[in-house]
Amino acid sequence: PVPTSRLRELPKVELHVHIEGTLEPELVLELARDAGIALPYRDADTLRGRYVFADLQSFLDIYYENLGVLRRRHDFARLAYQYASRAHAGGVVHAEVFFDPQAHRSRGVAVADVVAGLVEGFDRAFGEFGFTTELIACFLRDRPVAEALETLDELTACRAAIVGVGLDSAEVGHPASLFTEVFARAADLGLRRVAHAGEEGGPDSVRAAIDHLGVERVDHGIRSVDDPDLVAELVARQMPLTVCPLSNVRLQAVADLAVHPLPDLIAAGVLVTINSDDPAYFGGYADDNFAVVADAFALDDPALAALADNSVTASFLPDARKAELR
Ligand code: ES4
Ligand code: ZN
Repeated sequence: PVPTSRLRELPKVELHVHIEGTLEPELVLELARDAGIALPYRDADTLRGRYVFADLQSFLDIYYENLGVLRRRHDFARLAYQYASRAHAGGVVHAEVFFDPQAHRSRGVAVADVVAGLVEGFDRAFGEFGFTTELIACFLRDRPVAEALETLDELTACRAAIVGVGLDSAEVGHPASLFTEVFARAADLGLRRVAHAGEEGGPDSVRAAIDHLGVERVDHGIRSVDDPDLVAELVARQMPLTVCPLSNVRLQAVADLAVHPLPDLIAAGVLVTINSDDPAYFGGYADDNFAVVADAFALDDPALAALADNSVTASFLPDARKAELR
């Protein structure tokens, strides 16, 4: 195995992490206690013991339930700062972080407070250890399109400091094409576009995200391997995939790491990046994901450095900062 100290030293950019998915069980309990919210489990390990997932939906059910403890601006600031600290310790120097505004506004938490809290936490991390971030607001594909449009209006109205928009939640049965207008409006506002696709859905779902939403990165995208023409197209366009190995194993998108399509995608020339998705649920942060793929596929130092370099290339950082990170 590659020494984890060397993996941590490799400057990495995280391109696929849901801030709500960094909510560790300890913080769930702490926030619940502070807010006087009663929970059906008495300690963090009992909650952690429930993190056995059959598929994406079984995970999403617990993920949405847990984020009920995030209510005040300060809660989001704590969450952001805690994630930044952990990511920084693992060698992440910049992160483009997803959040789910609809999952909070539907509970009566103002989108402006969510964003203000996240910005506060990330500003503190930048001041203390130079960790940089961008925010990406994701629309929930299993909620009505009208709600996504309203949410985009709210983000605009509060001048939310976001670099782009994404699309997440339950993929199968909720085609990307439904969100064509939402993404077109986001593009008109000058926002970058990404979308989850090819996690549980097939190659057609990846094509739909590219063709209908105009995305610049595909989140997951692993099922692209089932269509060689699509793989060739991803290579030709140098379309980045934000792959999340531990997530794919824990949500049973792949039977186990040994049969993960990552090596095939790399061999084909796809611009693949390694990311953590929902690290509090899936057993590891960016460095842990690098470590497990290094081990499973016997990746040497140049191969790992190439993956880290891909994350710089695929980021929305300005060229000057990209050059500094290489
Ligand atoms: C997610 Cl792993 C995953 N897939 C789709 N949507 C999500 N939201 C949070 N984690
Ligand atoms: Zn995700």
